[in-house]
Amino acid sequence: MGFLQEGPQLAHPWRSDQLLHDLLDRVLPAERRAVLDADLAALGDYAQMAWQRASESTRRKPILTQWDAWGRRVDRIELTTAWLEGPQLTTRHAVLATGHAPGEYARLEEFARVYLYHVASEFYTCPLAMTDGAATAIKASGNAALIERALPHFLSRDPAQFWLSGQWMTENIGGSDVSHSETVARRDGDGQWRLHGRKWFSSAVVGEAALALARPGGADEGNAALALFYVETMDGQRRKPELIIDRLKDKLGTQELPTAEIHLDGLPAWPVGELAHGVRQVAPMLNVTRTWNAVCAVASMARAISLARDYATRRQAFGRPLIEQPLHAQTLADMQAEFEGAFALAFEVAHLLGRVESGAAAAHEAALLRLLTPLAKLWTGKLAVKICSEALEGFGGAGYIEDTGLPQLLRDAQVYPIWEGTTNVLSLDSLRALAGEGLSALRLAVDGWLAGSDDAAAAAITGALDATTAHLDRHGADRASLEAGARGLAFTLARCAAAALLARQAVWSARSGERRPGAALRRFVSHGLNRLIAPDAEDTGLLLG
Ligand code: MFK
Repeated sequence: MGFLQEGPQLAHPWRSDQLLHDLLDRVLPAERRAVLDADLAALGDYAQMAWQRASESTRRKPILTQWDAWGRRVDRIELTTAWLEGPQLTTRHAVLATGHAPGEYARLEEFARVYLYHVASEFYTCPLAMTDGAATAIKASGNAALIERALPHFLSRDPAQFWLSGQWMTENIGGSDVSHSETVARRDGDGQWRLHGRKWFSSAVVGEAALALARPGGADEGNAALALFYVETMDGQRRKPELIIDRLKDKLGTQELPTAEIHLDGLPAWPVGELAHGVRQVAPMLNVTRTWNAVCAVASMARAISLARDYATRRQAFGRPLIEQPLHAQTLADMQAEFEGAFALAFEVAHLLGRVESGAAAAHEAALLRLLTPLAKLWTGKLAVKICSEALEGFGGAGYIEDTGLPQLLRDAQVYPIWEGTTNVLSLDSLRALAGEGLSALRLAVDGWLAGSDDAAAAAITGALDATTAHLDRHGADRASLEAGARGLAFTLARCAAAALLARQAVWSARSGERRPGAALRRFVSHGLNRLIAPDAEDTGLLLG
């Protein structure tokens, strides 16, 4: 046998992750670390085992059986291995329970777990995110009966008690604009609300509960008249007959995730709050699931870079390992710097969420969280695709071959910019946040993060933020112009926030002589912060012929 190339080895996702260690060392009091470290080590072990296991198996998709041999409707879904392991593993490591524990670190400690578990989970993290979001929205509703009914299950540390919850918003008519939703809620003779309609993307159809938007019968058109309902899907071991699974989706990626089209034929439901303004009521859920999206996007980047870096030490070309080739090393360093910015922003959102929820936040931090959540989601989503694509290229032709496990990283990454609100929808959402105190809150926070930092980086960040202020002054009064420039604005703000967070970490690390975070900051800033575009209606018109 001639030459055989050695494949990449996955370094231990927790033990080898200097970034996560630095973050937790900087933020968390030492006494909180013992339990957390044990969970993170175990989830890192699981991730390594799952990567190895995936290389030995080809089973990727769940299977839906709709009818049994005798013609009974059964709608049974056979799940993939990681999905079967999900309830045990995540309750044992208290992934969701941690996030709802008291104190400002709860969310940070939750998302550290999510980050290490996500890629190995085969997107079991998707319904987990929904369940977390549902718990958050139900808490925010103040509906005592529902809190008592659902939260002990959603946040359980016992797999036998644990329930997953879905989020049923999207319909045939659209996902971003829910105002034309056709699902109707009607009261039966016993006063029980029942849902009738079709949901077009249901990612947690194997769950035990869901939050669903529906229009109470007789209510007006438009989104203000939509109400938010809580439903349960199971009758003991059996799925309720009023919930029918039409088919599983055939998707580009996230193939282990049984995303379904369903219809509701009188499924019993309970209003979460008032019988209107359902979008407002579901917003706490959206903001939590968008944080999951950001952290999971960062986890995919971490995985792609870890494998690409390892491979670069094993693969020889033109007489030396790739890692010693100047251009290859540059390319990897560029990826690493962008990833570190994204990591810093996603985890800042996680920590802020915990600070705001626990009442530990400073006055400006609620507005800061409201702005940074869509920014983190939209920027990390796009970046994950770019980084995963670049990582595959780092393997040459091998990166394009299915059974290396590498193409799946890219296919899966393409979901981050799409679900939970596309890049454009999230850019427009960031305008909602900017219409409030968002920008002044960000500037205040950035001033704090830049304390003691490198002058050149601080000047670049301040300069880009001044440019966004000038952009808003120029275009703020013209809605069409503001919307046309919203993506550039959002990317600029996300990059400024990320750079300032890298600066804060660099100052902290420099105290113990660690210079790498300073290098990440310089390289990140060298890629440019300003992504503003001056909207030009005439140029946009080129699409119209
Ligand atoms: C592994 C990673 C984990 C992630 C799992 C992902 C699973 C994916 C499955 C899915 O994709 S589920 C479907 C996700 N769908 C979306 O995210 C919907 C995308 N569309 C939007 O986000 C729209 O912006 C939205 C439907 C929320 C609202 O559009 P509208 O109809 O134009 O809303 P409007 O009238 O501006 O806002 C209604 C209210 O909600 C307003 O409050 P008020 O009634 O008090 O005025 C808004 O301020 C409020 N609101 C909207 N977005 C908000 C918000 N409040 C707080 N935070 C937000 N993000």
